[in-house]
Amino acid sequence: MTRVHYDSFIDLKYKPKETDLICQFKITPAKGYNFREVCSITAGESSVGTWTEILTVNKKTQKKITPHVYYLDKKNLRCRIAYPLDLFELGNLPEILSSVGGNIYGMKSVNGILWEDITIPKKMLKSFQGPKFGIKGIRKYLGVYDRPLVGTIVKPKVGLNEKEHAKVAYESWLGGCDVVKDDENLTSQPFNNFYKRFKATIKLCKKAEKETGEKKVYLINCTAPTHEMLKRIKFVEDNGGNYIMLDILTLGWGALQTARKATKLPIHAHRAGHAMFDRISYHGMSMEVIAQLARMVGVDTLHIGTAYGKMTGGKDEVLHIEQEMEQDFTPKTKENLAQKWHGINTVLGVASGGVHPGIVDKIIQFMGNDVVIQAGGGIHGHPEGTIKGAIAMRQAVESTLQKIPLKKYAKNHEELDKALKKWM
Ligand code: RUB
Ligand code: CA
Repeated sequence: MTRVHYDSFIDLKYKPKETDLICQFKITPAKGYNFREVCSITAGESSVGTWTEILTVNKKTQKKITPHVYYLDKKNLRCRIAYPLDLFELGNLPEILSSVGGNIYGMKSVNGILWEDITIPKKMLKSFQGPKFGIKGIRKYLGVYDRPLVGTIVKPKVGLNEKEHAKVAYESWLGGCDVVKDDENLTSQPFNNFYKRFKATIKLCKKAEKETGEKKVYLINCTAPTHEMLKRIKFVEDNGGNYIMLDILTLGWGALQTARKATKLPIHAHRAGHAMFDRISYHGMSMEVIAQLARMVGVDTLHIGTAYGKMTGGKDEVLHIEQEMEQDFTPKTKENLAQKWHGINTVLGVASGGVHPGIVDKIIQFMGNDVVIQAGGGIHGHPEGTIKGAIAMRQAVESTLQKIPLKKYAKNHEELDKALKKWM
């Protein structure tokens, strides 16, 4: 019988092919259903199946694109499904997500589905562009090779006019930030117009570069409906901009693909909204999967969490995501799938959310040198203002790299000292 009806997708003898897309799910059955059954239903509903036998099947094609549930771990409610490549349209991430994650989350037979991990096959990876710059390229772009990058978010998130915004950015660069970015919810509001903000801020970016002798970048938030996003990106490129920022999840994957095709500038990916997908332990889509998709499409810097800041996300999770972003190969473990990246560029992780100089040592110790350490409140909340706040952040980085405890280094670095006194 051709497998269409829900009950027939389990095949524990199946050995996944190199060309299969593999997804790992945590699936909690609803009352009246058993684990094995709902794993099969999930494979069916995310591919060729439906709730009843049907008469309209092309058996030859059907056989080619039918997925296999090849691994079941009932204790941990974990299953792994191998989807044949021909099930998907290459280079079309919205379609891939409508397939794998389309209907399954809403089925009555499950109480929850968490899409934990993914192995993307080479052919699918190569049908997307991947990051244009990657870690090496971003370091070269900024001329910073031997330390983490230091960044800030202009604060308050929203509420400054264009000139005030540009001034806060300028002071951040003067104090030592490499990177200044908009916040996720600033685009083009009545109090702060995108085009005016860009002109005012990029002018002071160039001024700060001259005055400090360091390369500085401005990550302007181009998140908007696709036609307007493209207009804004072009404006940034035509007027001397050096980086764009996108809220990749609220924007949508199709628009992100469009942006990646359209721009020659590095793309900063803010993950605003990710917790709508990844916060609950038994339902949604993990940050790991989001990060892998973002790397495949091609972002250059991505918020991946800090473990120590104001946002949720534990150390193990952040470290594993960082590994997926920075390496060419991630090995298989009990909890995670393997991934070969086949030379696709890396992504630089951004540690952000509640960061201040007092936790910089911990962040570098666990995330290493290849990270953007980004603080909003932790810079603009410095008792003596933004410039001193940025100086304190750079001092915290220096002290960590020199392996001197922050408090000791602060004894003869007054900006750091004042920051530590406020936040420690
Ligand atoms: C940071 C901030 C950013 C967060 C988002 O401000 O608001 O939007 O980094 O979180 P502050 P995440 O430094 O004042 O906390 O990086 O976890 O996506
Ligand atoms: Ca993974």
